[in-house]
Amino acid sequence: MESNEYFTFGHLLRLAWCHRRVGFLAILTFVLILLWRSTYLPNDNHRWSTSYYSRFYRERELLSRKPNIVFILADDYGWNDIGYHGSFIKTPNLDRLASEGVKLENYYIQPICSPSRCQLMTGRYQIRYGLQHSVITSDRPHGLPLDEVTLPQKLRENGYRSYIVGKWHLGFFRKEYMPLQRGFDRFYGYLTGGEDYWTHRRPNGYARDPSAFHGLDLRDQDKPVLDQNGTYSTHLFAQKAIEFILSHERSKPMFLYLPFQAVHSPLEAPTKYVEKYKDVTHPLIKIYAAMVTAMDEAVGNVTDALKRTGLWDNTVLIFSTDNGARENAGSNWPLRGWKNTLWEGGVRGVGFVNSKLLRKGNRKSDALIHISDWFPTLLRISRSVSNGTKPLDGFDIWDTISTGTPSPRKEILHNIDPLHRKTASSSFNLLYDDIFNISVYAAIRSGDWKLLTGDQGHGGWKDSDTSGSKFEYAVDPPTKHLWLFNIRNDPQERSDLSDRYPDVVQELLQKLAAYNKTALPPFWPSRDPRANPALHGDLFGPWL
Ligand SMILES: *[C@@H]1O[C@H](CO)[C@@H](O)[C@H](O)[C@H]1NC(C)=O
Ligand SMILES: *[C@@H]1O[C@H](CO)[C@@H](O)[C@H](O)[C@H]1NC(C)=O
Ligand SMILES: *[C@@H]1O[C@H](CO)[C@@H](O)[C@H](O)[C@H]1NC(C)=O
Ligand SMILES: *[C@@H]1O[C@H](CO)[C@@H](O)[C@H](O)[C@H]1NC(C)=O
Ligand SMILES: *[C@@H]1O[C@H](CO)[C@@H](O)[C@H](O)[C@H]1NC(C)=O
Ligand SMILES: [Ca+2]
Repeated sequence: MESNEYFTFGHLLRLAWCHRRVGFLAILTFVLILLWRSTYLPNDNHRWSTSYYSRFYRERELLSRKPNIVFILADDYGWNDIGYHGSFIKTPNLDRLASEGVKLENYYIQPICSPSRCQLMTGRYQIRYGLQHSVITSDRPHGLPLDEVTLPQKLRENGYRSYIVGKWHLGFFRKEYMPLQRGFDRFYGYLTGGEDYWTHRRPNGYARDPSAFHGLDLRDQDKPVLDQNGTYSTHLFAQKAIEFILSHERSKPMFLYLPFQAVHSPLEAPTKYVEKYKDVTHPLIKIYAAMVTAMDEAVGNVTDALKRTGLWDNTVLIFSTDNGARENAGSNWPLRGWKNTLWEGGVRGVGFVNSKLLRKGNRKSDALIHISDWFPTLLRISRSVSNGTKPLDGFDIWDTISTGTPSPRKEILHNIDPLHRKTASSSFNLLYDDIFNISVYAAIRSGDWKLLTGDQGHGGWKDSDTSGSKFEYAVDPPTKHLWLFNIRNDPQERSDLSDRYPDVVQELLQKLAAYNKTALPPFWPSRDPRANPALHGDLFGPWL
């Protein structure tokens, strides 16, 4: 009987009661969608545009996940030695990564190995901690001072797992100075400045100093690596980096620092790559080019691994050289000078960023950027706080790179090294010496102006062609120790303007003097025979 009755309000209530879970879920879903859209979308008239929506959403999502950071540092890699700067050397992977991302065309590093690395690790100039002279050697008790807070240390504090594969070169005379004690969870690589690419031993066959210490310099964490004699280091480090990428625990963000041995001396390359340059007649240029191409392939392999694992979508990749090409290998054309000089060829470097996080890719940036800027920039994008760090010289340049806003950086202290002086027989300028003794090796960039003082060597321009090392030497007299250039108009540093603009010279010398007032004296201890690896199982490592 009841079944024949009309469908009443009572039935409706009962029906709703039976299916209350479904109804509740429907309402909940609706409310959640509303909430989600209102938090994730900006409140403007782009609100419903899908491309804007997806880009905005992607950036929000990427930043909320803390990006992986992969920093690839090439060693002694010249300004001109990359395809997109017009080189004959084949660098297809670097060219592709750079053209998808942002090429940094006004990017500065330090002119030698340890200084670039210590500024990358601290965001601070060398004068702040006494490392303004030369590099960290393998036989003196020095290193990046322990009260400096490092980039991996900050990233690790913020939940990152940090890996270093390759060259450290920031000190090891005591264990506390080594990578695992400075913020890295994993270390596979070497501690000194250079060695043989196959045997991983120092000195290499090209070293001239007969008293140089002999030993192996390759370790996995704290243990010597004894089974890689014969593996070319570019392949070895790419392989290790890939192993770390594949085994990386996905719940944590990753900081992978990959300072390749390539393309530092000695000139050594596997035949397979040398054969790609049959047309090059000069034997050393041929090998150098092969070393670059092997490194390019390694970068391709590492980025492939990041893509295969899916880490790539949330990765910021930075590629940088640590200083310009050497006088006898590679080319910084059209820039003047080379490694170990404060001319543009020593300090203006190849660099680019590739990431899906970039708002505006496929472009070149002319913004003034310096290697010390990565520290605050990477802290910012990893959402780390900078507690514990000392006053930084670097600037957060993420917006400059990502969206093209003007660089906050207007000035670069290239260096002041009081241990490097012009000989006393040189004549000095009493007018200027009152402000800053111009016999001291120093250089500063301010806006478009650059001032150099002291013994800068002759500098010169080395052509980029394949036939040999064509040099054009500058004609400065050996007693000259003051130069002023307008780098924007004269990037080749050909016209010294110091006589024409004495007021600019004075202004820049005053800036140097102000920096010098804040400098710690350079720390340069003498050689220590206890450093000899013969006393430590044939392995370069801590001796105190
Ligand atoms: C490394 O390998 C080369 C070539 O096989 C060999 O001559 C050399 O003795 C090896 N060095 C060491 C330290 O094992
Ligand atoms: C890159 O990967 C390929 C394929 O595994 C390998 O043959 C090559 O040796 C690798 N190159 C480098 C430089 O690691
Ligand atoms: C920064 O603060 C965190 C949390 O208080 C602390 O664990 C960390 O040691 C600090 N870092 C430094 C370098 O002082
Ligand atoms: C500048 O340094 C040189 C030594 O490098 C010294 O001979 C000269 O007296 C110094 N000049 C001044 C004004 O201090
Ligand atoms: C730099 O400062 C030191 C210490 O104050 C001083 O002795 C030196 O003369 C200064 N150097 C120059 C080049 O002015
Ligand atoms: Ca270097």
